Amino acid sequence: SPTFAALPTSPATTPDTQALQEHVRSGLTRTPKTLSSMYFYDEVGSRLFQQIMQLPEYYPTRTEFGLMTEHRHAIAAALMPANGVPLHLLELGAGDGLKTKILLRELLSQQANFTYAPVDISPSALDELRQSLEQELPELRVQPLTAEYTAALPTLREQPGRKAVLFLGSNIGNFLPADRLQFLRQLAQPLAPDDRLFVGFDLRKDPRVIQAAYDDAQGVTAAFNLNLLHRLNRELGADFQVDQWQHFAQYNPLDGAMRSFLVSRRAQQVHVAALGQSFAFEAWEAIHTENSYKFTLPQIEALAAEAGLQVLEVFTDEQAWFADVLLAP
Ligand code: AVI
Repeated sequence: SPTFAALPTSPATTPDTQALQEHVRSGLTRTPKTLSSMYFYDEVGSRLFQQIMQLPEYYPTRTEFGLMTEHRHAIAAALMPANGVPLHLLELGAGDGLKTKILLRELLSQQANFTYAPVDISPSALDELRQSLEQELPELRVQPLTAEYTAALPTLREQPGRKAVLFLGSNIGNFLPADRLQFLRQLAQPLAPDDRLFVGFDLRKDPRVIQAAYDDAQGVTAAFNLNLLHRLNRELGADFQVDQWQHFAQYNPLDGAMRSFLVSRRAQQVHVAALGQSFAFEAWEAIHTENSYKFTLPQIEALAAEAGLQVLEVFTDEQAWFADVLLAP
């Protein structure tokens, strides 16, 4: 599941809708106009993201799955504490848990004494995960938690033994650089010296490969980005004419930022009923909707150091397209 896991759709007066309203008001009045990819993941958006992960062009999921399969013994060994000390495995944005199950199976086969605590903001995603784990790995101890991931971090302090936090899928790439550092620091804060962090980073590679992953031939990523406008129409009574907008994605090899935009194909006004406000767009004006940063290994080392973390091990695939990095305080 993405960093910004599915927010449940909700009636017009809930705090969720208020947060969305506030976000849209401020995002569409600033220059350049911006909306956060956090809001991609309503029910339709979450389904589209599942489809993206299956696309031939979208390499990150498949690559991370492959490297976790290949290195599962070493990863499990690195996460397992010494001498039967219990392990509390917290996963932020667990989603369908497809990649994590590789690790869970491995830990079970090594008779590890551990609990798996998947955290997701979407109760339905979490419930599906819990059910699938009950069926596939009935001996597993599971403590699911419906929460925003920052809200889940204080629960770590109560756990005996070693804590390990999983943050897979290059969700970390969706943060802006300053937020990324702040988030890593927040993750590191409740950890003791014997605890671990395991974080997925999408690595820099042929810009054409990256570009294609965010602008696929079937147009699923375009639909995923444009769904944000449908969502604002549905939930805030906006009147975006979605066919007057286009998805545009561009990778910048200088800073490793894959940026996605929604571009207005003509000059137009959009009214948002819930805000009682209209917004003007010039022809070809863009709303910046997503950042998916790509990293180099030295950059990951530097980021870890800045967050007060140590890189213990780097697991990567044959092509060095993706890295799962084991960190310690
Ligand atoms: C969830 N996140 C890591 C995905 C990414 O690659 O940044 C979201 C995504 N956006 C477009 N395609 C996939």
